[in-house]
Amino acid sequence: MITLYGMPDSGNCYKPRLLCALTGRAFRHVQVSMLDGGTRTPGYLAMNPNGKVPLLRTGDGRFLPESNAILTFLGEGTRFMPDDAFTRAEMFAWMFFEQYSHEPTVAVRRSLMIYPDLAADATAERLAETLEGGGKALAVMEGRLAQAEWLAGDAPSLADLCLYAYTHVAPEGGFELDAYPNLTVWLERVAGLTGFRPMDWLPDD
Ligand SMILES: N[C@@H](CCC(=O)N[C@@H](CS)C(=O)NCC(=O)O)C(=O)O
Repeated sequence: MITLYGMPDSGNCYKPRLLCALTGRAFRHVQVSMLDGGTRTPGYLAMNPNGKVPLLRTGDGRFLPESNAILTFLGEGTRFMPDDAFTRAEMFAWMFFEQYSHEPTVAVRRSLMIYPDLAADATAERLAETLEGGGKALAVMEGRLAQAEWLAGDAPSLADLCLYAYTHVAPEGGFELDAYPNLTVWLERVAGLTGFRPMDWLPDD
């Protein structure tokens, strides 16, 4: 069986858990947190030298870091990996957008606001630049979702799961989602997928 190492309230860690829930794949969950130094222990660094979660351990003992790489590996052969080459590339475009434009703004602003340990980094300048950048990223999503039900092609893909993770908790980072009506309906659409589980869901031991 696969193992996911992660923090329950991290969007990056939620992405592969959500995919497993939606595809009915069993997994073990091992809680590792950046807040108590868990990602910096010698044992964890031996598995992921970059010292971040999530991390996947495959059934045969190989390790794979990076949430979107894990999604791609676990998504192979599922309904969330488009068959058509162009649609698949569009899906990857959204996943790269997530890592470069959305996560560093929407997710980082949320972290600055919810984790007391990061309060010292939450300067007025940092909060202003992440608010502006996050607003731009959400507007890009709103533009797509005003014209289509899903981010890539005409069916749910890994891109929707990837971007759902931090978008649905964006209000915790001070982003007002009422300004993005099509995005708000899309959040409900993702949450309505069969097998959906919320961010705080963890498998039974
Ligand atoms: N690009 C990585 C980012 C992972 C990441 O930043 N994880 C955070 C938790 S959300 C972490 O482990 N931070 C620990 C640290 O930076 O020391 C991914 O998508 O998996």
